[in-house]
Amino acid sequence: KAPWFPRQIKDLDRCNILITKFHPDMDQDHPGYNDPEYRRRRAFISELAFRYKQGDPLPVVEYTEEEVSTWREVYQKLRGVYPSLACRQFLDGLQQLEKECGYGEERVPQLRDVSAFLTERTGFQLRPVAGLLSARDFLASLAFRVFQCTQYIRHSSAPMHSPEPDCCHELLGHIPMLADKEFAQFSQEIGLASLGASDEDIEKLSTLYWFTVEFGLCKQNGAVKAYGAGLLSSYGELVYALSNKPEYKAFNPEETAVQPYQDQTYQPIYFLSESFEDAKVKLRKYSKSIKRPFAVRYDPFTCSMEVL
Ligand code: H2B
Ligand code: FE
Repeated sequence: KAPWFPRQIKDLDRCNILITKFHPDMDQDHPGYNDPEYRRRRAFISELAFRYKQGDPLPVVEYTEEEVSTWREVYQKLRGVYPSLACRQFLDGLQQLEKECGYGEERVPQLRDVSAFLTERTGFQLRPVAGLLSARDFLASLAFRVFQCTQYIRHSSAPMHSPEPDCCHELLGHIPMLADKEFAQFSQEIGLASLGASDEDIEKLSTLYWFTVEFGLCKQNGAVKAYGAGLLSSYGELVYALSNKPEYKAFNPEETAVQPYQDQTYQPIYFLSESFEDAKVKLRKYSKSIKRPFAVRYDPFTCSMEVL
């Protein structure tokens, strides 16, 4: 029997299994572990996500001066290297966000504004989440063109890298790519392929997601560029990934899906595709090859899944 999966967008309220590794309350190595004020703040912002129900207006967070200054540091540092290290699709998206959605170093963009912007571009909407979500729940929401977004910010002592997602990761790493129509389409396809899939297939899809959407590299005009959100939101890892230190392997879904990875620190291996389009085509083909005893189709009028 296939595992339970959401049939209606409302069912995403039940897709809320959090993974507690890297959490400041649990992980002694977290830079916020010994900072009670940071942990209280995290608890407050988590609470907004726990209370959220599909269809509610997205919570607005008034960021403190310290938080804004962390954002500013991250933004300035990354913005300076994007033109030479980020792929074209990312740069296009970011430019639109800067022009039309208030992106800049002065303030942390609000999920509410960003969600409205994305919905207009690609039909994606945001939903607040309290932390790292299980792969199954995270992927399931993509099937509905819903992107689960953390709203807290990384600790001020470590602005250049965070092993857990934070608003810098979502807003800078993921959102510019989700403003691209083609990227939005294939993100949804990965999500659709995950619905009711076996644990084994979820593991493979999530590994593929890791090496592409999170840490993918592609060639553009003869140069290697980053399109993965984990890279584009971490100055430290972005510069490292595009140096001559790590190993590159050619992207090929069958092989990539079973490559072990670690999430504590920088990746020792990255997958490089011949072009952004090449990665997209191969990922789509792979997602469609996952076997299930039924098929699903998303009905955008009712925001529900048809199971065939
Ligand atoms: N949860 C959150 N909050 N953000 C992510 O980017 C994320 C996640 N990515 N859970 C998922 C897991 C990804 O690494 C894959 C699907 O496992
Ligand atoms: Fe991510």
